[in-house]
Amino acid sequence: MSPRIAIAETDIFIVVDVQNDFCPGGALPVPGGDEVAPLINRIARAFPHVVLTQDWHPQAHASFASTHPGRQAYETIDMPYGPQVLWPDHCVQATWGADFHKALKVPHAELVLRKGHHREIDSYSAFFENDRKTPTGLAGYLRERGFIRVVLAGLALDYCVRWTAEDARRLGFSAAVVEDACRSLDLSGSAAAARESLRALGVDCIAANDIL
Ligand code: VGL
Ligand code: ZN
Repeated sequence: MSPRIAIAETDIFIVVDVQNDFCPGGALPVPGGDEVAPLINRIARAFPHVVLTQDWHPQAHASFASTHPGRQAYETIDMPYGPQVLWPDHCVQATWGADFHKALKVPHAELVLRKGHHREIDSYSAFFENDRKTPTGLAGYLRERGFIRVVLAGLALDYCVRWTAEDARRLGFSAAVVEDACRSLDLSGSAAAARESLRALGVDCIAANDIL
């Protein structure tokens, strides 16, 4: 059977945060996170253009529970920009945890977009930080290069993949998430909430088979 969705020159594949700390053995493991790499490698080979995103925090980042005395990981606190889940220390710049998982092999990726490098603001989305105002520059990059549709996969579906896909739609791109090439953290129903919200914003949820 031929694929349901044809890939065009104006499509770009965005691989979200396939890093050691989001895989089993890492500091903020997404269940099954390491399983997505082989499928992502295959999907990436079908795309002429690929971007990798990399969560890239300084030490004592505001999203780390350890930065807030008396707070525990996975609690939510109020930050000046709104509610923020506190995470275990993860993806600290230039550490093993921040490296891409060794099974991820996308040599033709054209851009590595690092996010979360401002100490005071987290950044789930690859387009805007969690204040929803500070741009990363990715929208300008994609527009200047003439991309129309973004296809996303990676970790975690219910955080960084979701927020990136939703911002892509708000910015006027078409967006699709390859669900079987993602895994979720699923904290208190966040996976179901993500699916609902993605649909409401017009993000297509597809399977790798639709492309390959
Ligand atoms: C992520 C929590 C904290 C993600 C990043 O990549 O989904 N989640 N930082
Ligand atoms: Zn992070």
